[in-house]
Amino acid sequence: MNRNVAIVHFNTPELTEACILSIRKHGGGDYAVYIFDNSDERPFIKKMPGVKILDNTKGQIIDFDKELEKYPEKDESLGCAKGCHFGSDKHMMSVQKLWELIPDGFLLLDSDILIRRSVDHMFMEDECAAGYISHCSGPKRRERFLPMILWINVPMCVKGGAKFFDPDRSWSLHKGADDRRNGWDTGATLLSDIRRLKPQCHGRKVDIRNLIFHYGNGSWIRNDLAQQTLWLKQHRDLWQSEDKEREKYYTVLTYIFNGYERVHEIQQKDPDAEYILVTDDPKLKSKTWKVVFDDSLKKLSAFDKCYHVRFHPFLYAKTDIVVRIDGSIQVNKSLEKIVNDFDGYDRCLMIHPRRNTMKEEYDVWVNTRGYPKEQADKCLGFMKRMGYDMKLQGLYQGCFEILRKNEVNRNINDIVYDFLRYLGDGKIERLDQTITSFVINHLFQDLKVMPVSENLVTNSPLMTWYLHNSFTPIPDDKEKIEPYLFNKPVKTKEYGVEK
Ligand SMILES: [Mn+2]
Repeated sequence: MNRNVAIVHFNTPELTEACILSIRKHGGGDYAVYIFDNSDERPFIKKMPGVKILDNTKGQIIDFDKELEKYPEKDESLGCAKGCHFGSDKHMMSVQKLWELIPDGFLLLDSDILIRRSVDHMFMEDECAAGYISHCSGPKRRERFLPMILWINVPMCVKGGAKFFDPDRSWSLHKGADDRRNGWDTGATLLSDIRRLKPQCHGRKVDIRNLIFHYGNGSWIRNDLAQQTLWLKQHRDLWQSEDKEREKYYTVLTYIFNGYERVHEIQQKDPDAEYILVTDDPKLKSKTWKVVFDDSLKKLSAFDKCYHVRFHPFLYAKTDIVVRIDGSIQVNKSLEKIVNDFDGYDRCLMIHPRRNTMKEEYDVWVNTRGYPKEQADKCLGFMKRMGYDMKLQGLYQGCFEILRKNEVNRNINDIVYDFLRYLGDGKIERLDQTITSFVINHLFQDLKVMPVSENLVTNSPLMTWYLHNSFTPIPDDKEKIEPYLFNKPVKTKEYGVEK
């Protein structure tokens, strides 16, 4: 059974983040977290491993304005329509929507709780729902589930006909009660359905008092940031990570060996990124890069060192995403946008702007860069013997890529690195972008590729590509050919023109 956790978020990023960190630290499992973000002022933008944001900040998933027309009978003076606390319109519709978006079921958490110990036992395969059950106060006492931490077994609920939100019934539970504000009592709907539908459904009462600390009313429209911050500080041990590095979302990785390039300092950093520069020069200093001096490479030539880093990026990066750039590329701005766009892809490749077959590329290297003709023939012969169609179009640049840490990328890198060693006769063959393109085209056509154009480094605000060992930018090439990926024309993602 999947261990899914869902949090409905509304303007309290500090609480939500701490909640996630606490479940990571004490929750007893590697849970997949979904954030349903209804914020109108303070969305949840922090990128965290294993956390998926369902962005409803602009009504992309549920348009609440329309829902207000549908269910006009609300006590808006109390902010029920605007806030997102339990019982509010936004909360109950969001949870019902989560039933569709996470059909395996999920552990619903309030954004304003901190997990104190393992909640793994809350994921109950044989229970329709499981959580704390309380009475409403006042004359219309009625038992209901509280949503602070509530297991919802969606397949079982759906099968048994149980609902979370039922506009015909849940509203009436409180309507007319003079001792409390009006609101949807979704927890009571769920519990009464479950009891009515027995024995098909079961709902288990769980004592949650030892599992969580609850701030209370965190997503209420009148939430108080100073108070929340104080509360979080008081419970710091529950959520603060001992290893700060783990909190980064992606790594920008570069390398300079044998003094081959100048250090291009980062002009603007993304706080969610770690910036690592690997070098063999113990004297190399940088104000902006975290310099990693790798002594283990000292037996390798300068080229071999480069390739060692290129094809083993996760030896250096602790994150699941790496943006790998050559030492000649300068980062000008946060790469947040491009990393966000990378969601759902395995690898981001830069399509070569001028050539798209292997033969053309080797010809240029032989004719203009002193690359040995025999070596070109050897590499091309190798590809042919492997059954490669030499007319196939698709050539990708080696100076930039984004990789997700997964099986397919590890396989690609291992195979390319082996081929480079084989073709280099003990050393490492130096023209690697052809071999990488060949391996990807020939063996990994299922790879989910996000294609970008060279504009990203020659004509966008994000990065600047400099001529070797200089501070002179490489001029933008206006005569780019049509981009191809896996022998098909492809549309590259573009990141704006440099002003
Ligand atoms: Mn709460």
